[in-house]
Amino acid sequence: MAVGYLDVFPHPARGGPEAPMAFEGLDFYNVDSHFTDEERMVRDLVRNWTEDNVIPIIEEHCRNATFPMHLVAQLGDLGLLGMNLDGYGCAGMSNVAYGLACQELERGDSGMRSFVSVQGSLCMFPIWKYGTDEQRQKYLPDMATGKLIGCFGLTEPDFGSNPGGLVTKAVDDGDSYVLNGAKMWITNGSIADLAIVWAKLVPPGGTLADGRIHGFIVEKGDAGFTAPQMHGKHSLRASVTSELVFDDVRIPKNRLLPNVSGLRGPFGCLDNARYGIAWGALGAAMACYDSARNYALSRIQFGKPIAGFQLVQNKLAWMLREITKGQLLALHLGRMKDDGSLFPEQISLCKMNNVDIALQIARVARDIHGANGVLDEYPVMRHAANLESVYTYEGTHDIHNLILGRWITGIQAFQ
Ligand code: TGC
Ligand code: FAD
Repeated sequence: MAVGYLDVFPHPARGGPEAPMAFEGLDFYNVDSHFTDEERMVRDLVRNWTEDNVIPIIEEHCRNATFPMHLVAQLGDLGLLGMNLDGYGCAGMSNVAYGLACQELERGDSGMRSFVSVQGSLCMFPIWKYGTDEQRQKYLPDMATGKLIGCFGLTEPDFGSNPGGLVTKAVDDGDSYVLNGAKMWITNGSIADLAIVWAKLVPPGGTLADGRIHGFIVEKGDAGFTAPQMHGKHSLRASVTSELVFDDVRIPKNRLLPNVSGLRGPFGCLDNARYGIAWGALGAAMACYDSARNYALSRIQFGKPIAGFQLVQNKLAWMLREITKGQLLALHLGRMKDDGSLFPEQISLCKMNNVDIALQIARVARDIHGANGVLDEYPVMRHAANLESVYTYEGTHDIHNLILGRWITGIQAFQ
């Protein structure tokens, strides 16, 4: 038999119908060669852990709308909680390593990456960055192991894209602050031991309009604080989403985050979490690409694998192209974050691009699976549904468009 192109370059990604079906990760441009040994080790560790511990159980959790709580301590043991922070029991890894961990977790499910994003970037980070040393000592070591779970309350029923208008209010009352208001759509809310709550601190005798945004640490068990779980989500079903309700909650003064005020506080946290999402979305996209490729190679129609039809190859080639571009964006973004040269609009571009392409890839992958694509035997519909939330949270796609529009023109078009 003549030696063909596929024999000369026998990379599995170019294999025929007998190609290995196990997940190998997509790396068309050998991005791998730009990672350090430590980053590769983290990536492989989290990839294998996800393969063994998340993928076998996640459809069941999605069906039942439950979060796999038993995995929290393992995330801590793996060093993934607050992993890019230094000290206080945190792993102190590079931002690229953090990104790779997000990628591998989200290949399992966006809910796993969400848990880690919220714990590390949205709850541990503000304590680490804006808190006192006493607060850091009190919370961070136990949060790094998963013994304590955190959440982040910014969004309110009437203030989503426009958090500057938030109406949750803290009033100075001598030795404590009194908190009133409500948050909505809060990941981990009902399972959290503590919440970072962003509220307007009103000066004595002042009104809400005089208030400036501050971060407060609210603990589970604080009188007047409840966190009812939200139900009925078609997306991120294996993740807990909650309201936070504050009814005259007294917060001791040593639970104010003293080192920041104004929107730059929550936005500083969001910079980290949006960065992680930019990588995470690639994991969901890779899972969908992998499933679509395997399915196309094995599904026979009109006497041959559907992978042999030009239209299907066009879809797979487009996925390969977009994932490869997304990987290069994420890697460069991570290196800039590690060397301190990154500015927030650069994160917006990567978050919106990588989530957008991941969502489109999930939809096209569903199409390639035909009717089977709507079954939970395949991961594609779950990823597509999850990515609808990822497209909206941490700044909607269009809010990131407007952030870039402001950077380009100098004119804000939010209002
Ligand atoms: P604006 O006037 O632009 O800024 C107000 C102050 O904030 C500073 N700032 C930033 N600082 C750090 N990083 C950034 N990215 C920052 N962006 C702005 C800015 O310098 C200013 O500081 P100062 O000291 O001069 O006052 O604010 P704006 O009110 O015009 O807002 C603009 C807009 C629309 C971009 C912003 O509101 C926005 O990003 N909206 C989206 C809201 C959002 O992302 N919410 C996320 C909620 S948390 C979540 O979704 C978690 S999901 C978790 C999961 O499950 O994974
Ligand atoms: P809106 O702001 O009402 O936007 C609705 C639509 O209007 C969008 O298409 C938006 O792009 C568009 N729009 C709004 N303003 C403009 C404008 N100026 N110009 C053009 N278009 C505009 N929040 C937290 O604080 N903590 C969490 O842990 C958290 N977890 C979440 C988990 C899930 C599963 C989900 C779905 C959301 C979560 N959120 C969380 C909330 C999330 O951040 C908000 O949903 C998001 O910021 C958008 O706000 P909104 O839903 O109120 O939409």
